[in-house]
Amino acid sequence: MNKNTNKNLPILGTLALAGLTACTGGDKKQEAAPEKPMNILFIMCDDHSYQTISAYDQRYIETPNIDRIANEGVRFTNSFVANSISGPSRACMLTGKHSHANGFTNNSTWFDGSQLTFPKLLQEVGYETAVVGKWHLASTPTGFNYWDILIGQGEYYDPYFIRNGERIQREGYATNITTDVAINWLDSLRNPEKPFCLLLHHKAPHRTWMPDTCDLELFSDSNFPVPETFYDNYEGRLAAQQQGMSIAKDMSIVYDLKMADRENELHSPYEGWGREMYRQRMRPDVQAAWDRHYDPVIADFKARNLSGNELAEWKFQQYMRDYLRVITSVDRNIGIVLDYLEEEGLLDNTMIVYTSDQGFYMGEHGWFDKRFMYEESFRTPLLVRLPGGKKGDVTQLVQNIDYGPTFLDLAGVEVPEEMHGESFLPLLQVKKTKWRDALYYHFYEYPAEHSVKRHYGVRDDRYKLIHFYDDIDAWELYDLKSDPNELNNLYGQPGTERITKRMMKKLAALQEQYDDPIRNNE
Ligand code: SGN
Ligand code: CA
Repeated sequence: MNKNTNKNLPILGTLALAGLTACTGGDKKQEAAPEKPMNILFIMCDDHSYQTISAYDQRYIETPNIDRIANEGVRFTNSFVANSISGPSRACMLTGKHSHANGFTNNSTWFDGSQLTFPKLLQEVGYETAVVGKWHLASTPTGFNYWDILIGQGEYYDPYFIRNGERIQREGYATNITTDVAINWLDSLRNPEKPFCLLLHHKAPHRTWMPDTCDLELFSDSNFPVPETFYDNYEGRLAAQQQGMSIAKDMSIVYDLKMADRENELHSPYEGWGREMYRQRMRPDVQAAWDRHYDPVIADFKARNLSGNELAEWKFQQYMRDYLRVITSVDRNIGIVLDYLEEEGLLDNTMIVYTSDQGFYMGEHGWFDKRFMYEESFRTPLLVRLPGGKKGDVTQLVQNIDYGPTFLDLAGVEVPEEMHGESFLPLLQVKKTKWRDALYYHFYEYPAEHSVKRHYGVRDDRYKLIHFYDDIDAWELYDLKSDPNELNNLYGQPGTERITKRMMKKLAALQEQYDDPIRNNE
């Protein structure tokens, strides 16, 4: 590693941020030399639930390295996405716009890379930009000096990357490799004279939650608390009754939980390629480690011969174990990146963001996956370490369309009028600012895997109104204060007329403001 790469970079004082420095006026000769803008490290994991980050929730796992970002910065307690699915979420982040305006409404779309994105605007003011890891936008990245991306969802073992147009395979585990590629770019490929913006986007912990071999034995003896809504019957919620993301019904024993036995006796409705799926891409040493771990688990599972709720809870436990093993590797790798920044003296002039492309169900409502505007998937973790910025919690309603505007604001670039998002930089400083009181959401991917109906909705700090449409016409209203688990749909119930009217008005106002062509015309 070239330890000298960044040694000549000026280390900024705590408040010496471009766009933040106060105008002091006075004699020009006495003004300080122009400061170098703050670097940006934008870390995002795929499908990382806030429930499995100990800065948010201590029930399941310790994530000391991810928590460090929160401890040395801020934890957003009301952070949400605009469309809870990978490609669309990424498009919202890059453009600062809701899906209908950036054109990438569902995962089978193609991102129009000719449109305005925040990396392009950062390049214009002298930033060197890079994206490493999951991209998932189908088209070739634009606005990046360096791109080294996984193909589609990417593979956990020996993944293929496309590096600036060249397809290459790298040996090893995706999370470790993605970290190495990112550090290599920081260390020896970028221009150290320029500020950088690096998008470090891990594929982990996306389905099918395949752990690194060194983490396979973790959590084997753990039993996790089953969420209180695990046995939800979806009463009063039509779209929830029709989804296909239930752990009991839709999670595959063979494909998701890796219970493909040598004897080929275990089967489940969706098997992928069964046992071969895991083996065909694994090197012999990895295959052997997997067999050492999973063979006894498979034997034990067969011997138990479970059914009904016992089977559902066994699946939940097994899902949690693999998912948390994958998170252990993510957290370890975040630690490696933070250590690197510290060793290189970059911690004091780099804004570090940790987030996910959406939330994820860890058994709540009996589910895995995401998509719904219900809290577990609408919310997403957001931790930000800004040198000189405030510490503690930020409670305002922020959304992933705000990231681009925030980075631009940090770099001293005026946020284009056409972006829907707003810079939350003032919320990271001890500054008073006017802030929005409600968020807009729109999910389009139906018909599709997991069968979540199309819907849009509005959420303020207490209420949520959702309209499921297309081949269904169902409204839902929740009081998140009295019903945080969203079990009691209040829509149409006597006594809720006033609040329904108020939320309808907010919904209409946001659909008007963002100019969504699909809207409620009631
Ligand atoms: C894949 C998964 C789905 C998941 C989507 C979207 N199936 O299709 O379970 O909902 O990705 O995820 S899999 O069998 O291929 O794993 S997203 O985060 O990329 O949007
Ligand atoms: Ca995702």
